[in-house]
Amino acid sequence: MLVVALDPPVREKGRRKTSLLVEELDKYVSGYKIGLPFLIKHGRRGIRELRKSTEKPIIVDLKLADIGDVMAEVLRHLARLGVDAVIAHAFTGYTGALEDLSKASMATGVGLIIVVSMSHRGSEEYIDRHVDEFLELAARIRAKGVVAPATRPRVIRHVREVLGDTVEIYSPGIGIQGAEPGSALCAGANYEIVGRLITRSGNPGETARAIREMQLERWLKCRG
Ligand code: 3DU
Repeated sequence: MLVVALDPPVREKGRRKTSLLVEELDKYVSGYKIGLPFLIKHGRRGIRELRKSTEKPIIVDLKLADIGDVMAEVLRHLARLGVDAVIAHAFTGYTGALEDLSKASMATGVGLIIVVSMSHRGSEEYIDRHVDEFLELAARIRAKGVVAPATRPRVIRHVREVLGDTVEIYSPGIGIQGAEPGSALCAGANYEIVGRLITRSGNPGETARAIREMQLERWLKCRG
């Protein structure tokens, strides 16, 4: 239900290492998401260390958007580091892009999650005009999941209506971006992605615990 985005700076002042943060968070979370800030700062070694510190799924969010060969090569490198899923953009299309990434995903067992809508307002300028096409694409490449915004729950509801239970929905936008814990779950998401609210808090473990509690409370209410 709760995926923590480990984008640095992660408690830089306290000089706490990611592994210590993971120790605090692990019992409250379903998995971790790392992106370019993490990779630039900690590199492949950081991913290996994270892999050693948790058995929970690790999602690598590079929002891949390139030709198929390049994306597939990135995925194969990540597979060797023991990650569980990668996030790619949908707008590159199938032929010569997601087709190859999807084949690499199936060959390695690394799940593919594609972005069908984003949490910032600018997503409405271009990306959101194509949500239905992106959903067709998600089904075509047998994506494990899609990213849909907690900040626009109607998009999450739409994804669930169109794809049913065939994909997992991952929703960023909780906390600093304005959506409340549990709100995306109530709209149909499987996981809420939370970054800064947890990683910049003085007590990440306690914050994660409190968010889980809020998620459950809201979930119980909305499910009646
Ligand atoms: O706002 P937060 O600090 O909770 O971070 C949100 C995370 O979710 C961050 O890692 C960002 O890269 C990611 N994100 C998406 O994956 C897709 C979006 O549409 C928006 C944010």
